[in-house]
Amino acid sequence: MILAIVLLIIVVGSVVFHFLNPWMLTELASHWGSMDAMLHISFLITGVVFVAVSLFMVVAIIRYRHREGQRARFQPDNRKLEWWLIGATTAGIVALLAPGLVVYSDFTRPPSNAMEVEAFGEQWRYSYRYPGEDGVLGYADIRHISSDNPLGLDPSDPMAMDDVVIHDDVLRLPVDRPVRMMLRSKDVLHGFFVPQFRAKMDMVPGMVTHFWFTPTRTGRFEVLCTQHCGIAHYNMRSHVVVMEQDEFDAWLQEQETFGESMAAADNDEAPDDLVAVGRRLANAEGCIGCHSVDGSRRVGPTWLNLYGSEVTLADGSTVIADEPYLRQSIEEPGTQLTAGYPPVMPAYSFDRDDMEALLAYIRSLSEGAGQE
Ligand SMILES: [Cu+2]
Repeated sequence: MILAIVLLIIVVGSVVFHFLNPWMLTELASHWGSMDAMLHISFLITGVVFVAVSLFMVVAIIRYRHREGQRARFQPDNRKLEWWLIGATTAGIVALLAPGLVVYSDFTRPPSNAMEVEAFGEQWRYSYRYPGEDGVLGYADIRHISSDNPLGLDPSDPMAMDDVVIHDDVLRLPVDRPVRMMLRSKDVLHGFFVPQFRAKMDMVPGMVTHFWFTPTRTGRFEVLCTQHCGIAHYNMRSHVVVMEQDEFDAWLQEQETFGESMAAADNDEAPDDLVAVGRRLANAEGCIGCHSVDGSRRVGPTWLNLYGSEVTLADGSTVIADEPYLRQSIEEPGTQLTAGYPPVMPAYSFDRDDMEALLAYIRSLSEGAGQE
């Protein structure tokens, strides 16, 4: 009898908790209301089955409890009941799976007027690419990746020249316009998930995955990586800013195209633009995946005001972050570990010029030290 009461409390408690729990879905900001409907169908079916099975157990416990003089009855089979159970289970499973298939097929078939945008994942950040005036994303391949071309756009593809590559971690999109997201990864499995859009897809090295959505309201939403992609997975996030169409157009107009940035890179080879070369190197080598340049904390120490500052090492001693220290930290990261940070940085070797450029960039991020 106690067991029956406990079961009843669990059933009632679960149902009440489902409706009162504080982890409700985030507010919907895309047209994917069908995903919410699908979730509710799943909750409804599994909920009804859970309640029915639990109540059956409660009835069985009470009705068939041990009583003096009563003997158990044995029923070897019951065809009618078995057909009922098979039929109901089949209907339940079909009802659970079918809506998902319908929505998923919709999810991967964008309307013809969808704007293509690329999200590029790497340990541990996102970059974005817009197709430019021709509306077509140019060809890209991992083989073309270099410090001037971190997304590996094909310099011989004319469609790539007007593409706009964004490194500042914010994806800007116009409201009420269908967007087809094309996803690539440079290194390992990553994910792209915006909870308010209900939109989520893995980024798989070696292939382009895609899905689409229409943002339905302006605002700022978080992008999260949903695959455990290494030590700084927790820090792999970015933002989507949804804005009015004319605001978006004006912003896009101002951005440098891939062709322009390649031309600028050729001109940068002059030694006085060491800082620009260093910045691109830090981008391309993924340094800024772990070292922020705005003072925020990531897996490694920020580079903002690092140069010339006093650094406390893991053994309690202090050093001044001068050039020899930075050089050693890059080439032999384990030897002078900063206190409070995990020993996870791999050793890097740069040639003389690249090292000079990288150090110049780090130097430029310190106050009063040759700020650009
Ligand atoms: Cu990731």
